Amino acid sequence: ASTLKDAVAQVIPEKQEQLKALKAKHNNSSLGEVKLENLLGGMRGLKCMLWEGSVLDSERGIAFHGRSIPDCEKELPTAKDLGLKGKEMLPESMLWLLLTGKVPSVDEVRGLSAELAEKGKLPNYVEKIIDSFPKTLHPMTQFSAAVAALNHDSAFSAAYNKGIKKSEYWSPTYDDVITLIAKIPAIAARIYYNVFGKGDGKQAIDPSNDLIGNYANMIGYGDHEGMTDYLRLYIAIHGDHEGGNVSAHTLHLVGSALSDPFLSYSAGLAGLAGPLHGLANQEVLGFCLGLQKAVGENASDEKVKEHLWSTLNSGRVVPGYGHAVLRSTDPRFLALSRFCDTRPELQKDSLVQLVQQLARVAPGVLTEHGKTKNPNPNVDSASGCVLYSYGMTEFKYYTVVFGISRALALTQLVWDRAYGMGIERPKSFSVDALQKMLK
Ligand code: CMX
Repeated sequence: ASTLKDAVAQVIPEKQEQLKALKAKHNNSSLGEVKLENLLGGMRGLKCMLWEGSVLDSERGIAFHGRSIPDCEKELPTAKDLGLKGKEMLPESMLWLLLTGKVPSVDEVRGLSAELAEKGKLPNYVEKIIDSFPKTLHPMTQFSAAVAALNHDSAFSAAYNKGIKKSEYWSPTYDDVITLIAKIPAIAARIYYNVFGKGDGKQAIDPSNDLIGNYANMIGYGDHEGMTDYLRLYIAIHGDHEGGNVSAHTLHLVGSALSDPFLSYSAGLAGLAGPLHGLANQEVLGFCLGLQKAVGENASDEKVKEHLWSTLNSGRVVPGYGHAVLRSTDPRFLALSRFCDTRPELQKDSLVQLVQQLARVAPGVLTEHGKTKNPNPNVDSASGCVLYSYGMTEFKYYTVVFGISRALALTQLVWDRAYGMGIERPKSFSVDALQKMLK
């Protein structure tokens, strides 16, 4: 079987030619106008980024190199295909797809898992840094700082300092991305152990296990097939969601200064830690637990509807519903929901039942309320609740799990280097300058 790096090296020239031809023909073609509302509204809707791994369609949701989530569930190698316990697609398979646009063979994924396991141990100085953090320091701060410190051994930085040619930048960038993805489970597990005392804090990595199988082991869920498989699915489908979201955009922006992947990803994690980005799944969980407290477990649809109306009438939003871009049910929610349907232990769980009841009841209430452009569930309405039901009750840690997944967006840095993308430097204006320009 070929290695992922060989496969990447093979597709890069074709894609470079495609981009070259597009530039030659269309460099001056317009992609649309920029309105003041775009500038003031967080650049919403502005077509101004190149992102190779995924494109979001407002009706169909995310597609990875043209493949929808159901396509990926059918085509990408799973835990079962590799002879492991569990049935879900592996994040390694998604990593391969994001980097090459191609579905890997089972052997190729097995080889990638083994390579990640081999590179998974943390250097001693990083262990020491993590162990020195106070337990009270937010897990995301610890995560971001530990990842930044890994740049001590960046292959890209070393090669750059030696004067590597621009056309070769992608290669040490790729090496750093793989090293980083390999070490993330050990970082996340050590933080979990230090802050919450779960798992064993050791880095026992089994070379015949997959990335998330090893992670689950390190956080104390090694024998929990349901949780291990849920984490595989969650991490595979949360990884890449176009380039404009805060964490992905940040890592791409910082990478555009030729900062190495460790520094770029560390900055992306700082963005993910914000309440408007990575924390929504906790809000949903808080909302569901509050709802259960207010109306009891296994409440009737009527009671749940009443609670939703009282939330809306007090001016609050229903967390887990609506989306900035999507106009239908988030396919990531559907994938997590399908997972819940296949696990008897989750079907019996009152919190998971509530998530499913809300998905039946809330769209009608939100439609009647008449404000949101999309009354359907988004990915966050299920993701945190399943972690909780499986016993991971430490809310503060949930964004770390999201962060492990977002490392898949680092694949764009390899494409950025392969395409020779320039440093980002959009034009800005003061209010006075805008007024002059628009008068
Ligand atoms: N409950 C109540 N009202 C809602 C709502 C919801 N779930 N979703 C949107 N609305 C309201 C908005 O607050 C807005 O009201 P105002 O006109 O009074 O400001 C109106 O409907 C129109 O909003 P929109 O254009 O449909 O949605 P936005 O692009 O402005 O916002 C989002 C998108 C996700 C922030 C919003 O739907 C929301 O707050 N949802 C709840 C929180 C949540 O689930 N966040 C996770 C998002 C997941 C993700 O991004 O991946």
